Amino acid sequence: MFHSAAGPRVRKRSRPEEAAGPRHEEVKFKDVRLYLVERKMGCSRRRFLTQLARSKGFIVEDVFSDEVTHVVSESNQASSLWTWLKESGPKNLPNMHVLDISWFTDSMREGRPVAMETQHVIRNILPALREDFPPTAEAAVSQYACQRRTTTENNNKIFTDAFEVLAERYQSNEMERRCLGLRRAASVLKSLPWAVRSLESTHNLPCLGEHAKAVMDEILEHGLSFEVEKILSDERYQTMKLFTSVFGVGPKTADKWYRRGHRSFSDVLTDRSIHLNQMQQNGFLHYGDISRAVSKAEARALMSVIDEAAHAITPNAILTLTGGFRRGKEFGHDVDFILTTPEQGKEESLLQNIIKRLKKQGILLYCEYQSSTFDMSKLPIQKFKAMDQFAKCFLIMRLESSRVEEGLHNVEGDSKSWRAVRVDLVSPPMDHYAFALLGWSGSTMFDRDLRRFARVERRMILDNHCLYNKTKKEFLAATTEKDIFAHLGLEYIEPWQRNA
Ligand code: DCT
Ligand code: MG
Repeated sequence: MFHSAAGPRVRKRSRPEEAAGPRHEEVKFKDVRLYLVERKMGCSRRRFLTQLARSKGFIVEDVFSDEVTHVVSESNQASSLWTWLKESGPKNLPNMHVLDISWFTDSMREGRPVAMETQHVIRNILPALREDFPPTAEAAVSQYACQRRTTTENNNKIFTDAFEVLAERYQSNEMERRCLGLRRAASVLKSLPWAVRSLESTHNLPCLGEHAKAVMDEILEHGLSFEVEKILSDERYQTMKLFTSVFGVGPKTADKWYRRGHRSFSDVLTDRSIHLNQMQQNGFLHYGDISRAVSKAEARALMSVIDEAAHAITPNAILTLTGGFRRGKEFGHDVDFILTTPEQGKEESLLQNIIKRLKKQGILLYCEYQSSTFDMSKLPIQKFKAMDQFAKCFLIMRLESSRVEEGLHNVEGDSKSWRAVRVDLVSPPMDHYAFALLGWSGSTMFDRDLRRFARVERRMILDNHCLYNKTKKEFLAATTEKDIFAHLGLEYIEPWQRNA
């Protein structure tokens, strides 16, 4: 256990000149107090990085005290770092972020503290921390995903994969509640820092209904669930899964094709009575590429392509990577971006101009544009709709291999120099950016529970456009996601902890 009852033990300063003299740099980020661990970094590099950070408006503490919010270390060796931190660190250590130097360098590059993503967090620090600072009472797991921290590390995949199959099977109007129940159960299991090994260990967990428990029981005993295996080998399930994997084909169309007796793509494509819309035609045309996962390196490459186009149009363009990649996922089915500009009212034309530019460059293979229907006077929208009202486009883009640092995520033996990738761009006005960012960062279950929490616990309406307090009959403004969490009285959850 950590032994610092006598108050924070302070590390001796090795270089008195580091702290000497008043600091002239303007402090830009009052909430962030950095401490750079000298170990492995060395004192001259530490001094250099300290000066760099201060020149960019960061507070860098010379002394490791309770004031520190972010500990940055050069070494990725969690166990030895942890031992050092425990011996040198103050009482507040469990509340500090322990980050890899890559977070620091990314922040210096951006000139602001960047969002902490999975790759920035020093691996295995969290389990060490939990072991050394066990919760005093058994911490209750909230029924709301927005009050849980869920990283991409899923310790209960055998159960959550099974629930997902069942949820897909029940994804029709009549069985919507059942489907949601299973998705909620999966979401709770994903948040656990431990693997479930017995049903008894789950008795304090919320959202695990009878059905979910019965499936878990089977998996614990037999290694698989008979109900799930039956669905997986069901012809209808397999066909629906195949058809809905085509861009532009939803469950309704898939069901229509299934009921006509079609079981394969060639059945559909040779049926002359079927008229495919533009989106579906392109979905089939690029099927091989867009049904293959997009890697993080490919997402980054696309970001730089779109960013160049945006900045050629206006230096004020703000492009943010969102969706699963913002949550630290290594792969995604598409790449989601939010695009805006501080020039109020210009965001929609910016999006249109980018589309024109990408077309001219010959890298837009398909574009479905939806113009904005956003109308402040009609807010708040009482009944939640799946799609928000901002201008947006659903694209298929051509990504050249030469733009991707690690090369394309292609099937082995494929020598093509490019691949097609699905990209979504959404363009909210700047003063609604935080709401759009929170919504488009997902995950879907996280968003769903944020809205439910707002409605049930706070009598507020939250969506991708705004937050509305029904009791006070007023809108709550926000410029950052943190503002929205604060309005809701929720602890802030980092994007990489929203993989509910
Ligand atoms: N979203 C939204 N409104 C929509 C569609 C999606 O607010 N009409 C949110 C929910 C998640 C996020 O945007 C991104 O959507 P997806 O790309 O479908 O999900 P993802 O988490 O990025 O998953 P993937 O990695 O598979 O792309
Ligand atoms: Mg996505």
